[in-house]
Amino acid sequence: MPRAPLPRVVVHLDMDAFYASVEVREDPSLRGRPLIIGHRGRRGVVSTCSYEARRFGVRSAMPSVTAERLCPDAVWLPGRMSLYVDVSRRIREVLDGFSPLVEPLSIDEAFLDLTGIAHDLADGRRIAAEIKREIRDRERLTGSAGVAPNKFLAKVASDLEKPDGLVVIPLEEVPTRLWPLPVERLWGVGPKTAERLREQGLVRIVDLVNAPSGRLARILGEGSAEHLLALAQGRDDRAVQPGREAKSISEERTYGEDLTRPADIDKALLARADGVARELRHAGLVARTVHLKVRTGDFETVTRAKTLPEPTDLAEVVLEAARALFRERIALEGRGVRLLGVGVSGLEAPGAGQPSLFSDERQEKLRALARTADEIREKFGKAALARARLLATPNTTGTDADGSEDDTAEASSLPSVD
Ligand code: TTP
Ligand code: MG
Repeated sequence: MPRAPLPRVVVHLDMDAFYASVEVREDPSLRGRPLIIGHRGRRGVVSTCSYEARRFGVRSAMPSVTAERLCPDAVWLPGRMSLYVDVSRRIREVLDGFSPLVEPLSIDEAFLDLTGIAHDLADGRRIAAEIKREIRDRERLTGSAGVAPNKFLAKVASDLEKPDGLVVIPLEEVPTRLWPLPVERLWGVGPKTAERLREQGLVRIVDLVNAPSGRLARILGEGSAEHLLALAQGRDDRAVQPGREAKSISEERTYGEDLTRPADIDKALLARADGVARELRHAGLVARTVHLKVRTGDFETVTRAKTLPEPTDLAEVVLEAARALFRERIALEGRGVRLLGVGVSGLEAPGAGQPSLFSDERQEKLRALARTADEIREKFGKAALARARLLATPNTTGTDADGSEDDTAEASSLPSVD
């Protein structure tokens, strides 16, 4: 008799207070104290904070001034992206030891498909506990795991008992575990949709489940209604996609004083382009599209994008595109630059696309140079290399390039999926 196929078992893992926990690990005197990662002051935002700081109401993405008011005694650290990226890679290696199907979602979370490896959800729970233990032993960090028959429920589960949580949601427990949660927990319900639903008295997931048929479709349209109702029933058949890495990488920074001098703006473009290109090389990816984000002193935010003739992982190419976007498609009209961001999307493995028409010797040379620079930085720290010399341009002098800027780039300098 053919055996029944093994049930689907998906794990979602999300590290606890990730940047803050890494900093506590590096400096144990911080343990137990409210710790905030971010830049203090009028224009800063909170990247994340320790659970001790969360007790005071501090949260990710909160303006720093609010956080300072809520928790005046907190310790503040600016954050060290390259360290977090390294830790993230090592955690990824642990996950790769448990399943060939690992889908990273951001710097500190990933899905694992354990179908065929775990016999059932209980076995999935055992394996998830082992994963957590191995990360704790190797990295001295905790994460929270969710185990479920699909991605959506696994992700909901991992969040239920943070920090250091481990929650299984079998389909039978959807009514008790999922239905009491607010509608925002459903994928696809952003603040706007949530507001529309709330106006109709639909606040919790259970309200959607109990709504008379047709009512949701009238509010949201038939497609969305169907999609949300499936999730609300705990149904989701999306596959864990191992090939899928971050869809975009970006870095942005808000400046204490608006940038007005062209040389300063160019220096900022250079720093962001370099950071993004470095992260691309770190991830072993090339990008097709370059994005520029500018917020002016009077709070107008514009984003512009440009597709490259061929994908790249070189700072020079990203910088050139960002400069062109800035020059040709941003009208400052006398205003200063308050925030500046450079990003890339259309990420792929090198050589995945069309064979290059443009690959010339210069590109190869630049790439070899960049690789050497990455290695030197990795070995000796970033101070060993003046970035400006690597990226010398008419607008940028070698002497004042600020090699320390990249590690203080802000919250959104994450490999992110959108
Ligand atoms: P999260 O997993 O959202 O947050 P967290 O790991 O700090 O805390 P939790 O225990 O609730 O999971 O994000 C992972 C990291 O990404 C976080 O440590 C810092 C960074 N991040 C930002 O820089 N800005 C943000 O707005 C968010 C949400 C995260
Ligand atoms: Mg996390």
